[in-house]
Amino acid sequence: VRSTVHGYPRIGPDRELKRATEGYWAGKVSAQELDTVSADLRAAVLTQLRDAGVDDLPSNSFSLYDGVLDTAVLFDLVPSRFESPAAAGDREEFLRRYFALARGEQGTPPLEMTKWFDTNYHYLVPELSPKVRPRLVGDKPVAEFREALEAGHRTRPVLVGPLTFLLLAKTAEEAPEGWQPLELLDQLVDAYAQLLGDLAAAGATEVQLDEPILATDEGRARLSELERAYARLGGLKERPSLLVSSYFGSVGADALRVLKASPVEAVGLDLVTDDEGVDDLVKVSGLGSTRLVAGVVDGRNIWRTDVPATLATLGTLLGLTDELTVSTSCSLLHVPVDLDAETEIDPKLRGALAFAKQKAGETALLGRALSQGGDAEQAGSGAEIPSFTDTRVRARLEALGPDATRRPEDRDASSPNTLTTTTIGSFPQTPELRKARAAHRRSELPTDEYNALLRKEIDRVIALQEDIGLDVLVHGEPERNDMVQYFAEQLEGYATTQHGWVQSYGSRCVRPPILFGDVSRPEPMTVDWITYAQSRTDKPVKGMLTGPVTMLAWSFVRTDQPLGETARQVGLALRDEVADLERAGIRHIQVDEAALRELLPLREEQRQAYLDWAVESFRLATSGVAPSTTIHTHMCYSEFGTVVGGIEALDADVTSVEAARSRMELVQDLGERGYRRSIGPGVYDIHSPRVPSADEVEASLRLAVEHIDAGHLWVNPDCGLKTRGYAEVEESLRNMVEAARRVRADLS
Ligand code: THG
Ligand code: ZN
Repeated sequence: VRSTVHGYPRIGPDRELKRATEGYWAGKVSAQELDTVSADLRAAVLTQLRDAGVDDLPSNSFSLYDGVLDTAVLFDLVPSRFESPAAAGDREEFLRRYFALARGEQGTPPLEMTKWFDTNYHYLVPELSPKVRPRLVGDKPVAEFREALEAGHRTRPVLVGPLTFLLLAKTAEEAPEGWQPLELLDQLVDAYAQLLGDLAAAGATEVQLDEPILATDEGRARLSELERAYARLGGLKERPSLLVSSYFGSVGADALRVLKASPVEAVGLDLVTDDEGVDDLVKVSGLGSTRLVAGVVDGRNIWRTDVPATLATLGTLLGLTDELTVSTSCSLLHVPVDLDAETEIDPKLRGALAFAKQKAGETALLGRALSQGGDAEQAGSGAEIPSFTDTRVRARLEALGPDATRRPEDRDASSPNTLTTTTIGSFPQTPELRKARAAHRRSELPTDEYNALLRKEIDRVIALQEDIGLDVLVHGEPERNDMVQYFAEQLEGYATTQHGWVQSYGSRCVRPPILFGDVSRPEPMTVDWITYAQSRTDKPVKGMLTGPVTMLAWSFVRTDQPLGETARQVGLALRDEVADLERAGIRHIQVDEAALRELLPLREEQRQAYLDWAVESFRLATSGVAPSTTIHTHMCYSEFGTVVGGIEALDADVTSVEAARSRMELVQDLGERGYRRSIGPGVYDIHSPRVPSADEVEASLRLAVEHIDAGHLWVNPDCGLKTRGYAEVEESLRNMVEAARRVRADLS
């Protein structure tokens, strides 16, 4: 039984790729240097996998920015506002055009970016229309295959599959009404056919085509297209053998039947995310001569594999296929590189963890154990995830009655005045602030000096907001870098890492904390900062917290109890913080659920159960306050169709949302549904440096007051201001306040 992994982190153990790409963008690193760093990283990955004992190594899981973007560039599927990288004369020019697609250029907005399924990774969304014609114009997968071959590794190139690529793409504005990217399927499959021929000619014996879209309702509804695409590719004469892989959930028995009957040699399945995968294999009477690449090592969480239990599963699987390969449930892109770099994690917890390198070792070990007769003792012990139970937390949760998640229906949620102005929470993080934080972390800046600096920053942000004329102020969050990290550091049951970086998009990474045990809050987390800010002004200052769903979505979370139970614990800890803020005289408290949409299950049938616990944990955090305290929440995305019911159910007094780009559609939607609480549709887009004019904001507001009465309408930007500069922020907010003033004057 052989072993493999579906893909591997490309950022490097010390984020070498981030530094190289950002250096390149800053003009400090040459194209040649960037390419050298990249090649070294690819070589190191192969060595690492080989050393871990993995039999079959993947290639082409490297990318300078994103694999979906690479696929679009490979097949020349580039919108007409860009210069095609394929037509570039040299490497410099290629890179300029490639990065323009990802990051935009003067006057040319980049491709849109969105979440890769339900992960915290973002891909670039191809924009397609009948004007583009798929054709093979690049050779990245072939070149990286050759490079590995020269180093002695006959790798398996990994490609985004054609069905997934097209179903994740969006229809360009220039496309005619009703046209869909899937209409390009046959042409695109022809281009893939040519690529497979090139790979075969270069010596590739196997290629992996990733079709995670099969884990979604949308993909599962496209089985005739799946059949057609793989009949065509499987029917090629000169080609490598084909592995079609799905992940992030089971594909269903119907898709399995299609794949089993198709000419592909191997099927990769995620057997970790849900329990249906094995049942479905039984339902179709196994895969027969189609090889099963069994994703039994969790590719997106950081817990060690339970070896005996997994060997038992693999034993069952041996009866469901003639040939088995052990693999990860998905690419290891979603976990940090190497646990060996973590020296400060409690050894008891550390022993339960595995990062990418360790997980590669696990697949190798499972493969060997199975070949040698599957002796679990020989293969190593079980995962032994230690239990970190806190009976106090459990008793408190049990003692809560139904009223703990309910606020009075008839509380008055309308604002002190009409069109109340506020911001989402964060203000720009100046370079001085970042430097001071880094120095403080390295113990080069004493805590009292650091805190004095933060207070000065709060003074400045409060004074600025008063001067601008905002109604409900914020302290600006200078003390926080990543909010999830900030709270995780202060909660029991959470651990943080020193080097556990995971790519979020492009060169940007996050260090998700590890939620390993029962969660509680030993002492107030934000009260000192907020009360300090409140002491500097007569206007109300909003308290700022991160909600339970977002705390889970951006962390690695324990798997020994249902997510909903863990979310309730986080909700309870936040409830304590909310109570302390209220006791300290804070009258507006915001609990952000930026990731509510992101954790939404990929399949409809699981969504209600998710929304139920998501809503309950939020309400647990927020329902302990007096009717006169205003609870705010904020969400970070524009397509609300799927969660509008969830927004209502949260029962926040004020919900601020991103609406600038979706032209107030949500406001209209909520208006029609008779929404009783207040809404703060973002009146301008903070993701762009452009300063909106007062006229522009005024126009949005006039549109909004047609649907929601002005007493229930708040005025705010569409997200936090952390990533912007002070000059544009100040001007934008002045224009926003001016626009609100004009519309108010008209209304009264
Ligand atoms: N925090 C966490 N997860 C997130 C977000 C977040 N996921 C979704 C979204 N926001 C992702 N957005 C970003 C935005 C910026 C950065 C990362 C993800 C970023 N990272 C710094 C970098 O790579 O240089 C490192 C930050 C650090 O030092 O902690 O800029 O807000 N958890
Ligand atoms: Zn936001």
